[in-house]
Amino acid sequence: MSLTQQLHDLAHRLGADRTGVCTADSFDAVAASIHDRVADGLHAGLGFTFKDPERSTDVRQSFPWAHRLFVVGRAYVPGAGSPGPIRPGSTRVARFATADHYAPLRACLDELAATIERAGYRAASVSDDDRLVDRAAAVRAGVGWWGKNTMVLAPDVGPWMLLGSVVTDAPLHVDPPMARSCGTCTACIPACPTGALDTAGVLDATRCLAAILQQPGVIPRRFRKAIGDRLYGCDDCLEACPPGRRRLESDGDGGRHEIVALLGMDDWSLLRRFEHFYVPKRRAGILRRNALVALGNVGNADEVPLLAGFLGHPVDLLRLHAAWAVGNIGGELAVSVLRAARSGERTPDVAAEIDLALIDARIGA
Ligand code: B12
Ligand code: SF4
Ligand code: SF4
Repeated sequence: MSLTQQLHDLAHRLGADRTGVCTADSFDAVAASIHDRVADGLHAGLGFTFKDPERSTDVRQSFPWAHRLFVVGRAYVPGAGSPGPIRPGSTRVARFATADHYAPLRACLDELAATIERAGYRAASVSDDDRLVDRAAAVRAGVGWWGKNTMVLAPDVGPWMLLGSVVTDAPLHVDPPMARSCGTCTACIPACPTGALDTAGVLDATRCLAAILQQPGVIPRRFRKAIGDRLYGCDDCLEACPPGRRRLESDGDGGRHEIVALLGMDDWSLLRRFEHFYVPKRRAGILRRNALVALGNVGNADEVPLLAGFLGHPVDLLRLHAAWAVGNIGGELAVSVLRAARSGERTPDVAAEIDLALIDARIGA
């Protein structure tokens, strides 16, 4: 059996749902798209592949001997757990992050790389890092097609797969791209709660909740209600996608956490609970900020005393989002705790947020 066939078989035995091989030539059209996104500000200041597009779209800059990419798509649904409808006081994590679903994919890639090395060639695993545009490799290798929500989709799995590649100098047999497309479907575009997919196939990361929940700093007011009960990630444009719907039907419960419990955790415990999340500089405050916004959306008057505690927190970012959360819950108690906080607030941005929250709270009262 050829080395190529051995790798396909091994990958499937190790849990891969889709595999394919392509050349390691540069992805010049993708480099141009990334430059366009950055020029238009649609990357929202994100790093990753936006930081050095030439490097990310030419794997030979990192591995000069690269000749082929063996690309793997591994489904994480069913198995990830579906958070189900909003439950008061609880927050949800997008399915790709309910556990470290990259771990089994990386283990599979490492095993494939070891097999290639045993056959006398060079090999290295790459997944979700800055050295390769994973989706472009998957499309070229026939693992799936590019959807209008920018995800790579495949029959049966839909968008519910994570991607990774083994870079190698082995002369593997190349696969053709998949002859499929979204056709006339446009379901993901109106499904996005913030209009981040207004142009099919172009994601405006400044409006994408998955990006907003990852980034540090103040969450713009206009996105806070749209965040709903989310803590991390967003699945709306994936849930809407017909090719992946059947997978969701057989998924169990998962991805839900009680917000009050999370807000009671110290930094170490919170970061430990979610150690597989991408959290810039491992700042627990980013997760707490998200939890406060979620509580403002799905909490009630019973949670106002807890939020009042955060109005006295030493970190401006948390006081500011707590003020919004209290205002969004509204009611008499909300008005009185916001008034008390306003009288002692010395930071102008937070004071301004409390003023706005008082207006919201009175409307809600
Ligand atoms: C930066 C990043 C993000 C950013 C920006 C995403 C984006 N769309 O650009 C943010 C934080 C928003 C994000 C969110 C998510 N991400 Co992300 N992310 C990445 C990362 C690190 C780089 C992506 C990138 O290079 N974007 C640059 C732009 C230019 O590329 P693009 O959007 O794919 O655009 C191309 C298409 O539009 C395309 N195109 C070309 N031909 C055609 C033809 C047609 C018909 C169409 C429609 C389009 C099209 O043109 C562009 C390139 O030329 C990759 C890992 C990696 N190293 O590749 C993971 C990755 C893309 N993310 C992944 C996942 C799982 C997610 C989330 C689902 C997580 C979640 N549930 O919250 C969401 C999905 C949001 C979405 N709809 O994309 C997976 C996607 C797997 C898959 N099956 O596609 C990846 C590949 C990680 C991995 N290794 O598995 N992510
Ligand atoms: S992940 Fe959510 S916010 Fe981002 S494009 Fe998809 S539906 Fe919109
Ligand atoms: S919802 Fe429809 S248009 Fe959007 S990615 Fe899925 S198949 Fe394509």
